[in-house]
Amino acid sequence: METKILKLLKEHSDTFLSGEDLSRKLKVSRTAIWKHIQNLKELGYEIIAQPHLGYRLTSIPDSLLPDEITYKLKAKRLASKVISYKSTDSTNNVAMLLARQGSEEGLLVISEEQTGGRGRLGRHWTSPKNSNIYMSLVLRPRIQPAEAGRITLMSAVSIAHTINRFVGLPAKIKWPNDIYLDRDKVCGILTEMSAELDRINFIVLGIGINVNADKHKLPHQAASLKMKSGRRINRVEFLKEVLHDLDTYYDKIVRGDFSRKIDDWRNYSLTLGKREDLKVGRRKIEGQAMDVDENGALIVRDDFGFNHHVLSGDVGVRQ
Ligand code: BT5
Repeated sequence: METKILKLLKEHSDTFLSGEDLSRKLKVSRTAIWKHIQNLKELGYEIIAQPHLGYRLTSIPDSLLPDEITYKLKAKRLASKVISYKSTDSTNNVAMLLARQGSEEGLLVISEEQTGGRGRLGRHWTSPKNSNIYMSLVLRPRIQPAEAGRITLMSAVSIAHTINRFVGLPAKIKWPNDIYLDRDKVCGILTEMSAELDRINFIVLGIGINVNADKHKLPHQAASLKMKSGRRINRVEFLKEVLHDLDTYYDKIVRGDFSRKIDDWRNYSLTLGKREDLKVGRRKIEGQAMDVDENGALIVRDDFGFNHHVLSGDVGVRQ
């Protein structure tokens, strides 16, 4: 009901909407309307109530609320359902659990804070509250498990693209999952998968973006978009752009069209053409990063001229 009231208030935000009108349109009592308005106020919406005139929405909270994220969101598959938390251990943990229980494709889990945010290989993701984006999407693509690297790659491109276009900053991708502005990391991606030999059950795509956090809340060599741009970013609008872009490219991947995304990746890549030290498990590969292949694997040419296709690993930062 709150969603419906909000929609009407937004459509009439330049005027007052009477309790009577709302109750007639939504077929509930005026007392019920009043109660829902109180709930919205508790979420941080500023709504003026004037006797004889009614209600008017004057300000929307800077919170990642499902109603705000989905309002006029342009996405076919993603964010079909949104679950938001004020705090949770890790949105990837929640999404993995729900995916195992059969949640539908597109489910978005988002939180204002993470108490146990995870990076890859058991590393920690610093997740201060009410300023950044911590989100996980449940995906069920009909692609081969070996092709899952495409998902990480397209996500990195989508986020880099949105930072360039929406914030106006030259974000770059360090293969496979980091977004950098200059020498500072602003975003990390954690792709986790449940699969059989030839079939993906589900993928949880976890994304952490430092949007408005201040320097002292972040680790060394990390920055937020606010720190780099000098202005506060509207998180909901930014997130909607990311979701729209992700959705467009995810749709292409599902339909088997991945090649254009590789071109975009080349444009944003910090890794390409550089000499890299790659750690793949215990193995170390040294060489020149030549390209990525159709599975999202990095092609590294070693000093003997052999090409290695590396699906995951850590690239040493040599900028
Ligand atoms: C990543 O791992 O970069 C993946 C991070 C994914 C986080 C999202 S948030 C939503 C979802 N739920 C989760 O629990 N996780 C995902 P990796 O490449 O392993 O990088 C981890 C390293 O990045 C750490 O060891 C730190 O050096 C650095 N780091 C930690 N927190 C950071 C932050 N907020 N900003 C920039 N760098 C950070």
